[in-house]
Amino acid sequence: MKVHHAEIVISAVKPEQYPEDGYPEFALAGRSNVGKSSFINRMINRKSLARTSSKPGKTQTLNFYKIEDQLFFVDVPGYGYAKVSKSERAAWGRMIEQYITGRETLRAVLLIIDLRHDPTADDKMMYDFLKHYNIPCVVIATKADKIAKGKWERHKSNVKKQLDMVKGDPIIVFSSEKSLGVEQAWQEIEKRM
Ligand SMILES: Nc1nc2c(ncn2[C@@H]2O[C@H](COP(=O)(O)OP(=O)(O)O)[C@@H](O)[C@H]2O)c(=O)[nH]1
Ligand SMILES: [Mg+2]
Repeated sequence: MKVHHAEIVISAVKPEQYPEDGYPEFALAGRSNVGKSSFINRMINRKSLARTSSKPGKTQTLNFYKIEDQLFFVDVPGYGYAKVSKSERAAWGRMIEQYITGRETLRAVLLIIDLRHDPTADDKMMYDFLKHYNIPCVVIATKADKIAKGKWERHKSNVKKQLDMVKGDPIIVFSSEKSLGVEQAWQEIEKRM
């Protein structure tokens, strides 16, 4: 998809604030600082519509980005940020669970993981959670620019194995920095719209 128009519609903290346009939604999940906001910016070819930060744990709202009057990207607060208090973590869990399990317009979760590393325990938990609720999942293995191309396949297989990925769930090698995997990611999204 060639994106000409994208805007943030709302930073929501509760379901009453979610948009009611009814467009298909694609949520970005992943640990904080993995590259969720960068993924959105790259997909829509904008430098900084989605706020990126070198300081992890910033986004505590569900940010809805309306793309071309056709779909929403929903930037979800990242998990696994150590400095978040227990009660904040619990509130985060409730918000995400409620959104993911209850949102009718959610078409798929794009689970962003770091291609360089083993998936974390939280990554595995998120993947299992999505499987449990039958939520379609596309794994985006980002920051591919940080390792040599010759290692991509090996790292990709490792991620698949560690997450114990279901056959048929796609995994896409991606880089926001170098604009890799953008076409493939759009294909997977458009298929599910
Ligand atoms: N080299 C490289 N850096 C990336 C990539 N994606 C994100 N980053 C960097 O990782 C940091 C966190 O990115 P951000 O999108 O804010 O992560 P978020 O917390 O998951 O939304 C920033 O410093 C980004 O510039 C990528 O594909 N390649
Ligand atoms: Mg972010």
